[in-house]
Amino acid sequence: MMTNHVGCFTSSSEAKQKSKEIDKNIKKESTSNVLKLLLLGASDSGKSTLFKQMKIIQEDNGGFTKDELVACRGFVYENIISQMNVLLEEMYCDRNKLSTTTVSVESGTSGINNQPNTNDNLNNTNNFDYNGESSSHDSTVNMKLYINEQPQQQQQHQQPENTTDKKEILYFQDPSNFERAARVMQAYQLLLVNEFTSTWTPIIQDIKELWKSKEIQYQFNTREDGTKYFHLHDSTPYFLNNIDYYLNEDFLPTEQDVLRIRTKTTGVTEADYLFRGLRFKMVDVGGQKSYRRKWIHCFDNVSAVLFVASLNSYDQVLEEDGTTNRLQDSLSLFGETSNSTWFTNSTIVLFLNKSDLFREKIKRIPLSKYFPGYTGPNKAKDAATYIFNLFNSQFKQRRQLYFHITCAINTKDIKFVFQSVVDDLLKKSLQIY
Ligand SMILES: Nc1nc2c(ncn2[C@@H]2O[C@H](COP(=O)(O)OP(=O)(O)OP(=O)(O)O)[C@@H](O)[C@H]2O)c(=O)[nH]1
Ligand SMILES: [Mg+2]
Repeated sequence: MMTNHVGCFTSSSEAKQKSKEIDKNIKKESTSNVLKLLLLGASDSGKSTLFKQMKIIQEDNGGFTKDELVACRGFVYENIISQMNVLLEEMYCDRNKLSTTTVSVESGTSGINNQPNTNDNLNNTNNFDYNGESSSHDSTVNMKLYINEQPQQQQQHQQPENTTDKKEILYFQDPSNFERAARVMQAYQLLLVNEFTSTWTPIIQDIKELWKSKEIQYQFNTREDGTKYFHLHDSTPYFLNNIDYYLNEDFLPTEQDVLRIRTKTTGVTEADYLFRGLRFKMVDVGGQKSYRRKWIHCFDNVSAVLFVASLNSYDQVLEEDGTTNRLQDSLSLFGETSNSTWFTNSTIVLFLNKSDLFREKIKRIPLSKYFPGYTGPNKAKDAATYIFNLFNSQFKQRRQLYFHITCAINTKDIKFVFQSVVDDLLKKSLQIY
């Protein structure tokens, strides 16, 4: 069975022995210098999560202060609301596909004007104090009306015969859920424009009820069935399954909450850490295509490139273009960066991340479906080895490629992995001395 940190292919025991004595000298040298670790990799691969882990495991006041934790509350709420919104939108998309006469969420008007009880529906959904702003967001209003469309009204449209069962699951059986859905979608629209000023508890209560519904569970469980593409944050089930904890808006986010939050990095973030008696500067960058242009500004004096790739992404496409396979993109990105002359003297460490999700996914979705070259069993260890070999074949340098299989949300494992990375850096210094 695959562990969370399989470690390097290279044997380390020999170098470990001879390094002990000389380590002291190196440490003396190194404490005067700062070792720069640069996190690179595609978006959503886990770079910022590793960056946060370094903050937790560092030896200089490691962890988050209470103020820092409290500051994360809003992100937790934003994640929960935005992800329920994704599930709801997908539900309406599915409905559109079923209906030969579709009602567009964007244009909305033709369907909306046909609704006999439009104003009632609107009023029903306005239990919240939205500072009277809701009417200024047309798309929100349209969505609300669309949500309140009842199955009976849809039956006027011509339906494909074999879709009855599916249609059932695309409309909430509990009528209160239509209203909850409308409130969630409106809250999301307000969050987008920084105008959500209500208290969090009622909307989180709505989401709690929606998450329990079989209609939303259906959307969640069919998200990877190959007939549609929509990307939910990997932490969505974590937050939604623990939703009771967030009902009280004075809740204190845990370290695990902080690690699970998803926010896209858009700039360059740096922090200095003390770890194993050595000073490190860790640099985190945004992995989306449009942010990769900024990377070159961080390429100077890099001791180690920590290239992060998500094992779990083999069946996913880039958010940026909706078509490129994420793992394929990660492989070419690794080829471009790891062979760059900027890093001739840097150690290259590959983190094959999200091993926890990969281990589960590989049982359900064969790697061969997306990478036909793979003919092995649907087992995590074999499939991960194949993926490692794909990365290794991109690496054209005549030196060692270090790699670790990681689960970035697991602090204990990441501490172990970082210790091993530092060992490798020290060993490399030994060879230079
Ligand atoms: N289950 C699980 N979730 C992970 C793992 N690593 C990261 N995540 C989650 O995946 C999401 C994306 O991680 P980030 O660290 O934000 O990704 P990133 O590479 O910094 O993405 P960009 O900033 O867009 O470049 C977060 O919600 C993390 O909590 C992992 O190993 N397992
Ligand atoms: Mg990031």
